[in-house]
Amino acid sequence: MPGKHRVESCHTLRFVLGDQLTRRVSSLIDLDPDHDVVLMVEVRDEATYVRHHKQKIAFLFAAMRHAAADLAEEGVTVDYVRLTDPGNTGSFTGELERAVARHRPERVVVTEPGEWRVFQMMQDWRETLGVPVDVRPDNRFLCPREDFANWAEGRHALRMETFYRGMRRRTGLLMDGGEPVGGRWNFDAENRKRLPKGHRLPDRIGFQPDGVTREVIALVEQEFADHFGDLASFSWPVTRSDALAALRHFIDGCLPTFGDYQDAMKSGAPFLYHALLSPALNAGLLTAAEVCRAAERAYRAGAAPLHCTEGFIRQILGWREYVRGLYWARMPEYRDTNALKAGRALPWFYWSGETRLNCIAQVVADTRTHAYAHHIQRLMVTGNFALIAGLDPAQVEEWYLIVFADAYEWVELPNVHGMVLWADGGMMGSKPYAASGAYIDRMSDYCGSCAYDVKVKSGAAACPFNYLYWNFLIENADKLAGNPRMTMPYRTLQGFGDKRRTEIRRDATAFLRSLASPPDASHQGDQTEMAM
Ligand code: FAD
Ligand code: DLZ
Ligand code: SF4
Repeated sequence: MPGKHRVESCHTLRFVLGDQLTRRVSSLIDLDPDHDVVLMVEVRDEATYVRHHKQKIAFLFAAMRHAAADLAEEGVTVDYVRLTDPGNTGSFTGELERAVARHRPERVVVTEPGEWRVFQMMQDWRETLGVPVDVRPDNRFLCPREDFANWAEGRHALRMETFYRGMRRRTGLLMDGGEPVGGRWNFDAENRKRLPKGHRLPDRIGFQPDGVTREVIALVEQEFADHFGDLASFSWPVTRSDALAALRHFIDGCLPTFGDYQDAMKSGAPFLYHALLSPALNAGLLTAAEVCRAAERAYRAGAAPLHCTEGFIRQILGWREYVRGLYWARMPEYRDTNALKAGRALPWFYWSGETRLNCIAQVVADTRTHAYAHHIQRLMVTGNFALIAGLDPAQVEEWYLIVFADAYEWVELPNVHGMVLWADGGMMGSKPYAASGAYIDRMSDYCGSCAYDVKVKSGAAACPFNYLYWNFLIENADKLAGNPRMTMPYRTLQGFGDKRRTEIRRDATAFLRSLASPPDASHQGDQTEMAM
């Protein structure tokens, strides 16, 4: 896919990765169209280092092809290697070596990657490529890595709220002088409503695939047929202009109600008032700064209430920047911790969705269809189950990295390893987000059509989240009972008589044992053949 003109001799080869599609990314800042070549490569290794959901691969390839076309339109020479081009070596390193041989540049410029794995490759390129390699800081985030590292230095517990307040001050977002707008930093308590019965949800904008995207979808269907996920509903924005339209649609139609129902869940309605912007943000089609500013403008214009605007900006300026900072400050040791010594294999139903646990079946179905589930589905359904069933962190992390269109290790790992599984021993969260079925019942309509009864605490009819929750507390008492934020549940547990404790252990043991049985449609429960 060449640009309008070809450079005579290449001064700088600028390697742009598939999730670095921001025009002002640091590797392109001093681009000289007369002397530079931009390299973009579709490689099999990146699609298979974990077997990504088909929609994630299609989203990235389509976004890359459109971004390359936009650059070419500007008059930039783009050397674009397609997945099925003859000679494609299938790896970043192989394709960069081939491009250096083709163009003989004086230097290579690249922006730091999102993942540790690729960062290590870049260190090798400096040694092996035979030309200078300039690895530039990733300027798409609001908090530079060094600033976060300085803040984190010497702290064990890295609390998001402290970091977030610093970011509000630093950016001036939702600030009146030195004070937070409205006199409070955080309106989280107002963001926990259940969806009322009969509530009419807004229609969501979807983006009809154009010819380029349709070609990519066909390619992915053919080349990655055995990967998890459906492609039929693909409607992600894959261009900068569509991503801006998605942002406008969210700000106008969803932000004014976003906060109220942020934690709600509904069968067959995975999107609710959520932004659906994470794939575009993480691939660089939108920047964190412009998304936060757009939300703030809506608030200042009186078009969105403060609790919704603050709740939304906190997700991006707070959580998103925070998990990215934590990832780089604590990798690679971070992923190896396992504070609760969890080790149970991931049940097959995380792939098949075929389980009597209706909440999990619903979330897996949404995930398979859309490569999307919203935050509370990820945290309190599949995540909560993984925590209280003691699933192996590495297997759970791989699942989360595979199944979502927005998944990259820098954002997935802290959310799963730290927030969900507490495998970091409390570096990220002061206590594990463990919950019984009552929480899921309060925030969703899932329990009404479940084979289990959320009100029943023990026996065959009981919701497994109920006894698994208490079993989790019993099994991890040595690590958690002393945690001041766990005093209440442990006090309740102490009040249980021997009979109740025996029932909890009996039901939990039987249920957990059933997870380990080989897939067999005939057994009463909770796993069937994996259909990946
Ligand atoms: P909204 O709910 O509308 O939120 C707006 C934006 O805030 C999101 O687009 C996202 O950029 C940001 N955001 C919100 N919460 C977080 C968070 N905890 N961490 C980072 N950014 C956040 N997000 C990813 O982008 N990639 C992942 O791989 C990912 N894995 C997750 C795994 C688990 C177990 C959990 C609990 C959360 C994970 N998240 C991940 C965070 C969050 O669930 C998604 O960002 C969000 O659901 C994306 O949908 P949305 O754009 O509709 O978000
Ligand atoms: C996720 C992904 C996929 C599926 N394919 C490619 C690709 O073919 N070419 C590319 O440049 N990037 C791809 N990516 C994104 C990379 O995996 C991402 O840049 C690294 O994980 C670093 O964050
Ligand atoms: Fe999930 Fe339990 Fe509710 Fe069933 S009853 S949907 S298993 S929380």
